[in-house]
Amino acid sequence: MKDLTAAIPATDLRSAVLQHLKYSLGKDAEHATITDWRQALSFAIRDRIVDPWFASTRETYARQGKRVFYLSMEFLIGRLLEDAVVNLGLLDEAHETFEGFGLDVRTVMADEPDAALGNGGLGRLAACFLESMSTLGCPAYGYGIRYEHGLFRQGFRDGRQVEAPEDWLSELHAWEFERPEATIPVGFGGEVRELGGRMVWTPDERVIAQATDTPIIGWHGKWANTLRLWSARPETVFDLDRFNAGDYFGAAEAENTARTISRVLYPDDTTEEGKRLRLKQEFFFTAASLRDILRRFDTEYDDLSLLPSKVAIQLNDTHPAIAGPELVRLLHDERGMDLPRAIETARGCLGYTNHTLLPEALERWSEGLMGSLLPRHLQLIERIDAAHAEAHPDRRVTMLGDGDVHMGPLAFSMAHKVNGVSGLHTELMKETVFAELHRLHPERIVNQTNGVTPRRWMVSANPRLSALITEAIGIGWADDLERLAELEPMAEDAGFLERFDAIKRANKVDLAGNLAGRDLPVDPDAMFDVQIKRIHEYKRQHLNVLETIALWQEMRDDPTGDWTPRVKIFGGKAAPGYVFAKEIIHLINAVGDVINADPATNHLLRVAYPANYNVSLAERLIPAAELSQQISTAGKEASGTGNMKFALNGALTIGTLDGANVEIRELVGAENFFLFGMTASEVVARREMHDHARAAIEADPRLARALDAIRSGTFGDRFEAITENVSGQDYFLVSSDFSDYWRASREVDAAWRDRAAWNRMAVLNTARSGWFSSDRTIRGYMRDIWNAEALSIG
Ligand code: TH1
Repeated sequence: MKDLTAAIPATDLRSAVLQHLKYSLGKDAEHATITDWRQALSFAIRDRIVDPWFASTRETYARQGKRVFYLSMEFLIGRLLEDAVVNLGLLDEAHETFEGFGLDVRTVMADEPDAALGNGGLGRLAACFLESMSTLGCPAYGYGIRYEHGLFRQGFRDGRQVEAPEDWLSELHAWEFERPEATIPVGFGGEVRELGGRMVWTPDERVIAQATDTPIIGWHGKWANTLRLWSARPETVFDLDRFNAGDYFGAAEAENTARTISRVLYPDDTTEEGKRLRLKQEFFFTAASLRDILRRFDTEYDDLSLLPSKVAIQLNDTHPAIAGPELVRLLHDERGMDLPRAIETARGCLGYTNHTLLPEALERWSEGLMGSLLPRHLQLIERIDAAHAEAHPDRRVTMLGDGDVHMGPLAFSMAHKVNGVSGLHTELMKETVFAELHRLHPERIVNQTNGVTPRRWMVSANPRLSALITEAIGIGWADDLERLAELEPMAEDAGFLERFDAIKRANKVDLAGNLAGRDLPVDPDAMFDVQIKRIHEYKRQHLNVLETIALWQEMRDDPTGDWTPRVKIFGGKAAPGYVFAKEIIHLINAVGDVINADPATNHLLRVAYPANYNVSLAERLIPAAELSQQISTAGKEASGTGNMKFALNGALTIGTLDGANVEIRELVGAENFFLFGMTASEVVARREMHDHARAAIEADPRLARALDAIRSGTFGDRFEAITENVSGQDYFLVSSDFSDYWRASREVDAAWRDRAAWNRMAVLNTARSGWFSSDRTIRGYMRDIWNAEALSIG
């Protein structure tokens, strides 16, 4: 049938909102709440996305080009409404429309709860990538899990983290299109038998993967891709016989078991807990996605050898690495391709991104668990391993060892390209975790330094700065971010610097208002010094706290001294089971309580730690930040992406030579970056030194005094776990890096007081950070890994 829907006339935004308010939500304007208005606007905006979305799909089919499938356990999307409004260029119209209703559209958009289907950088990167793929017109699908509960909500009780379940689906989620017709069975367990020369896997547990689609619209509304998230459902809804027999709980058992798979996001960031449910989640969404990919392929082609030229599947870390054996199983067991060809074909489709070198985050599953949950996959992994061993008789690695399946080496051997996420990280990958595989496959590892989408992190989060940039260099920079370089000459223009400064100041005032509402009063005349990221020993929030204590002590020694006033802002969650990280949270809050209450210094130094740091809080904090804390132990942070967002928004970085900091410093210039600390190789050497922490403490009376204050109970609790760690084994070299961190921090103080010089450095940070657009990153993946072409619809 001809597409009758193609000719539906567009309505103006005002009528569309009012119609949805009345006919979709059943509310009249008089009794509508902010949430009703927001839902009505969401529906009206969603309507505007559907046509470009359909057009993108049509174009993708017509061109028969290569498609990208991005498999990720996490998509940390945050709010969608403002992104869509901004990308469709409807912000002004929406603003006027809501003014007409007597409402501020920004308040309405801020009512949207965050979709927090991710932990941190890895999940947020996936969200930036989706937006960039749409902006570039790269035909792509994101595949993941539709967790009923995303990352937990963080609260503080007596300064300690408490967790509450997150509940983003408790209200209607306007962005999704349910696809009840798109259901795929996924099996677990059971047995493998030979039948007529073929291996047949008969699972003894089956669940149904059900799809929900969210369109992701790119800049200027020119292209939209699909994020397809899977929910787990039981095969049979309800056991009526058991119910009728009076067994009410038992009747719902199958349903519960199935739904548990997509119930909740694992709240671990760069730590891995070997849990059976986690492996089930991983296989569940990977298997459903691969079947979906093959189903789509089958509608267009009938020659499986074309697969690698039509399908690029990117594995976001090893979480979907079971895709290797599963794709081999589909090709070999189910479609009869011989095993070597099946392995080769699968490898031609698969790419693997590594995001961390931390040993505790490298996934391993015991062969026992793998064999009981995925018996056929374990056999195939053995075959894949054997084939690799045969091809490389001198190899010293294996994907199977110590009774475990090692997912990193498995992903490596099943991918045609393996990438790291910053220059330093990629080099360290070659030297450490994948040294042996790199020797055998020297062409396979490539680098793709991470990036962030400027539409979310500049245009939408920092409208004031974006307007100034547009005024200075014209439109067109948001999807051609290296054009920010045209700002460089303005760094010498006093008038421009003043306006840049005024914008930062206005953003600080906004943030101060927000923090005041959380009972965290701060003075916008002080330097806003921000460390926001997951709480982790390697990220060293405790180094920042020790410096804060030492600074406070010196201020108390000389309260009338010529100090640079600072607000130390922290944000971040700790994995619920990570005891040490939770101690760090408690320490930050305890130190904050004492310092903030000290009348001798609290006009000079304050600590603010708003609870429940998430994407939308980041969108407020980053535009207001002047100093960006990127102080991880060198060699530990694979990349970092917050560091890029800060630099783009004109904050200066105090940081180590770790992850993408290295590249930020190269681009913005060493003189516009506050460097401190040991390098990755110095870190390795220092750990060999006997009693390095003790030596560092003895050599630095400030550090010794700060630690003594903690130990003596100045902050209530004595935090033995932290003081003993930092003065004992100190694996993350907090003590050894302290003196240099203090030195760099005082250089920051001095630099900040020369407003013109500081603003000049800030402008240069913005002007020289355009390379960190995720558009550049995605172009790199398309060129070096996917061999995919950008399309367009006009
Ligand atoms: C992060 C890395 O720690 C960070 O440096 C990087 O910028 C980011 O990924 C994006 O590349 C990681 N997050 C996770 C989360 C899990 C497991 C491993 C990593 S690495 C669950």
